Amino acid sequence: MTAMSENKKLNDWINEMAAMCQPDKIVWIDGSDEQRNQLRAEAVATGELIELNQKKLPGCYLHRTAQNDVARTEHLTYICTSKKEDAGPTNNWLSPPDGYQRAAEIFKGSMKGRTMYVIPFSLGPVGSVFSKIGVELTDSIYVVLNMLIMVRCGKQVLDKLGTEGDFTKCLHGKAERDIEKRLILHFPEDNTIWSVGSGYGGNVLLSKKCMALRLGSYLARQESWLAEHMLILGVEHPSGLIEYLAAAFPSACGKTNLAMLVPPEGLTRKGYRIWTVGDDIAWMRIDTDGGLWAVNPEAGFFGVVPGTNSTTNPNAVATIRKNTIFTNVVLTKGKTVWWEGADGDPPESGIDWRGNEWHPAMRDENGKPVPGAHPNSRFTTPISQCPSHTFRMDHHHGVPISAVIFGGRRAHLAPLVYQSYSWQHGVFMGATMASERTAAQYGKQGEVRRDPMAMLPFCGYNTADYFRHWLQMGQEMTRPPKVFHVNWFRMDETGEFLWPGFGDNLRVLEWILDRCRGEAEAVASPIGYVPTPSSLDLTGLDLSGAVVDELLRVDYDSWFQEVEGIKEFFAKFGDRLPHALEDEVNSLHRRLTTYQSAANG
Ligand code: GTP
Ligand code: SPV
Ligand code: MN
Repeated sequence: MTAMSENKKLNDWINEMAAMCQPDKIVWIDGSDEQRNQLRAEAVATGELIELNQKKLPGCYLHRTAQNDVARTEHLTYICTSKKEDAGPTNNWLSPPDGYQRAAEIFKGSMKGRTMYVIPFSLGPVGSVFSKIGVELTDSIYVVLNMLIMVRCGKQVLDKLGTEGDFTKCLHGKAERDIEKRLILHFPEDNTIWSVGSGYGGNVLLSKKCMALRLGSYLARQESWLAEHMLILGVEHPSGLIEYLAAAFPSACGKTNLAMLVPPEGLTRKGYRIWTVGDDIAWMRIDTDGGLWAVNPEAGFFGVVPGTNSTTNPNAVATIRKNTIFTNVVLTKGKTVWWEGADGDPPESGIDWRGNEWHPAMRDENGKPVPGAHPNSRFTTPISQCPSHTFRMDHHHGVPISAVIFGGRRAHLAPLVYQSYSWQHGVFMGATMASERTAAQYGKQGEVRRDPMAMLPFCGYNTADYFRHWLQMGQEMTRPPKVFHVNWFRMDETGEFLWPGFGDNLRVLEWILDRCRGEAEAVASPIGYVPTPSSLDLTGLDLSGAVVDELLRVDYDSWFQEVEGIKEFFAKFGDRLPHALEDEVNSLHRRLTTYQSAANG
């Protein structure tokens, strides 16, 4: 190979990894269109990608993963720190020597007959104070083509790295893609990630969950900033004022959809315009104004496909018409793609995500429809193609955040929206978030699990220390964002969602921003400020008063139970849990008792 960089540390590391993996050749990714086209052609020739109808879907391709490789595998994901306590009770842990040794056994010789690609990338605008450089080595063209969409890649990054610059070392190998020989390892003390044995999204696009969140959160604590699993969006008022929100929802709980929201008809008279800054990850720093400013470190969306249509997410539909890689969806006869919840009727037949003949009337042994697309099928597409994308994405100083929002899927407990009493109470709200498990990860679907700040699978260090860091950040800000909790997923007794969701979520964002300016009404409740029914603009919505009351209801008995669940969760962290959070759970309990006895007269 001819090295594209004169950075000795980089070249030495590449040589060392190549000696272990033994690729036939090494190819540097320069970010050029020519190279991208060449790689696409090669991937089509080997069958790794299927070229879609280029008239209807220019620049679009389909990829199918192995059937046992369709979501992040959290049980094979480890934080490797010298001390086990530093990984904490919510992470899997291996010692660094043990981690390296186990993975090396799988990596050894695994790239024989293959090419190792070198992908230099920047998380954040190249050269911004927010930004970090990483280099991913991989033997997968699919990974390269995805990375070219997901992050800023290529020569400009190497120029910035220079001869002395430091970078995160990311090594990925497909190996045999055997789930028994799969490991996703993070070595925060060495600024290193090793992932082997998978070909799926979050396991292999190492810039994303591995670097931007797991190593990112570790660095963020050391350097006094925040790396979060959050979307970022701007709401522009007709006056030109733009206010930004950052929201943390667990995987497959609505970040991408909210980030690209289109105002509902009932609110169009108000002339809002929505700007998408990011759909999955926010890196946030305190600026000289004492407020919190955010950048999206990524440049693409890796979004959930099923359910995406012109009603739920018209901006996504417009975004994925070109230059998009689809993973694990249905291939139609006309070489287009289809998925459950797509626009229009299903095709008469097609090839499903497994590569088998499929038609919509197919039923499994229990008589249930056989889905053609995997529930966690994804699109990879450039943010710049999104009709609501903003040029402010590239601003080196980021955008100012007025409100931080936490949320999850809670069929019963959490009201539509409520506001914390303080930053500390807001940290408590985030720390005690819970959600029903979705198809984005292996495990029992629908089970409620605690997912603090939507970071349970992504916090690169002890989560108790992470809570402490959040509390500390509050101390350092003179103008902290206000903190809210939302739940779009409350259900009635028949299992129907009570809230229409999607575009109508703007009604809730409007209330949140009005609250930030001290302009909307609310009532105090044991869990925080809840909207008065009339403080939400529900123009054009056909919701009965009873449904609105139910959406906003705080059920004391259920919350008493929740307090017990929270205490159990907090007990995991032992002495390491910040006292402030213990104080908060006790305060919640006290408020519940007070309000309940007042209600009982
Ligand atoms: P990750 O990419 O895994 O981090 O997911 P995400 O948080 O970006 O979730 P996404 O926006 O892709 O939504 C996941 C699923 O939730 C999709 O099936 C959506 O159709 C559905 N969804 C999103 N927003 C809403 C909503 O407001 N109401 C309801 N009922 N469903 C929603
Ligand atoms: C998530 O699961 O939160 C995702 C998809 O955004 S993945 O990149 O696989 O993590
Ligand atoms: Mn995500």
